[in-house]
Amino acid sequence: MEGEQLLRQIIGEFDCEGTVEECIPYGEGHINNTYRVVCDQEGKKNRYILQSINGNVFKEPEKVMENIVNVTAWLKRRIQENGGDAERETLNLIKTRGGNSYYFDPEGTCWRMYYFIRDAVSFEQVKDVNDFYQSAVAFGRFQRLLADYPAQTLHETIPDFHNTQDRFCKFKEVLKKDPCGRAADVTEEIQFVLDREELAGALCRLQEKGILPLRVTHNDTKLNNVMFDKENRMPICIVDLDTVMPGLSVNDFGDSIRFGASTAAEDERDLEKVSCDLELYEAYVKGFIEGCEGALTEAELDNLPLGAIMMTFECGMRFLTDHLDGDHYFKIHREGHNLDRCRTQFKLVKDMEEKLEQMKAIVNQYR
Ligand code: ADP
Ligand code: GN1
Ligand code: MG
Repeated sequence: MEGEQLLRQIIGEFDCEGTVEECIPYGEGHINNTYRVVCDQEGKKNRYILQSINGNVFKEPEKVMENIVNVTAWLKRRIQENGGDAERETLNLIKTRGGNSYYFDPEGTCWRMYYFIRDAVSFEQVKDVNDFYQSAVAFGRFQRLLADYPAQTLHETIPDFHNTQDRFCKFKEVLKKDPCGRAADVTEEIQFVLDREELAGALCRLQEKGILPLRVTHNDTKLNNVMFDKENRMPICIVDLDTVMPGLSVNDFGDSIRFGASTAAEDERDLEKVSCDLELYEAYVKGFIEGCEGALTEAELDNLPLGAIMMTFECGMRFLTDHLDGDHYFKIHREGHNLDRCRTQFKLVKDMEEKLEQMKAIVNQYR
């Protein structure tokens, strides 16, 4: 079966209401395939999000789904206790007609369906500093809502996901093999990584020593994983829950800064345009500390700026690894896309390293 016919068959497996009218690719995620589905039910338009889970990235999609079923049920309870609207403030899965929360197609790809969060938008880049501040409050609050979640029951959906030291080792392995013969063209970027071996292990060491606590974190806190209300621009819901696992709060903070406090897109080719905007950084610091409602320890607060550098360095290193490896992990839309992405990240790392003292002073202003 091809394309649209296959999609219609898959949609038919789920308990959605009405006749399928539209199924179009949706969003800008680098990992999963996302579609917006519209079904017509006697004139009423029912909207859904259909996603295939990337089996190359998530080797055990059943475990991803078990986490999501449990985490969304937990969030739903918490939202209801707080008088919120659980239909809108967390993801809601649509079951299959057989009563499962996911469906494996004949090729072994795992599919899931969510209610579409209506009248909401996500942003690829910050347009208004207040949106960024609000996203920080939302990610901080998300962590608070999951603070007493039984972490031992969560599957590690991608082992060592933010183990930057391990990422460094994997980078060196791919570099050694150089399977596509691309290393010779990117010696500057390679050197940038090799010069930072010490940095790569910095947060891992603090975690091992027990200085930084393990918490239930989101682990992919990109701005486009927050849905905002179209009208009042308040954050409604955190999406992309595939990587909710035990992790470090400073990494959740850092990944948001990496993406949202940059003055340019993640794949901008003109590096002159790329820097870390300290006004945006400050707005996020303020919002995240508020959203965490006093739960961050002194050591966590001390290490927020390092989290920003680490997540940016790690992401750049992951893009470079994937470029050297032949682009098997992140979706690319042009030749050299991962290399372009890597370069923006390394430009940001350099800029943040220069601004580190200012970044620390900003945290001290709000702690
Ligand atoms: P990926 O893992 O590939 O990043 P996401 O789960 O983040 O995929 O989905 C991609 C985009 O689709 C998000 O950035 C968001 O804009 C949109 N999206 C995801 N889930 C929903 C939903 N339930 N309702 C409306 N939009 C959604
Ligand atoms: C991926 O799925 P998406 O686009 O939200 C990646 C993140 C990276 C990000 C870089 C599961 O996030 O870790 O930081 O791309 N997600 C996974 O933009 O690897
Ligand atoms: Mg996403």
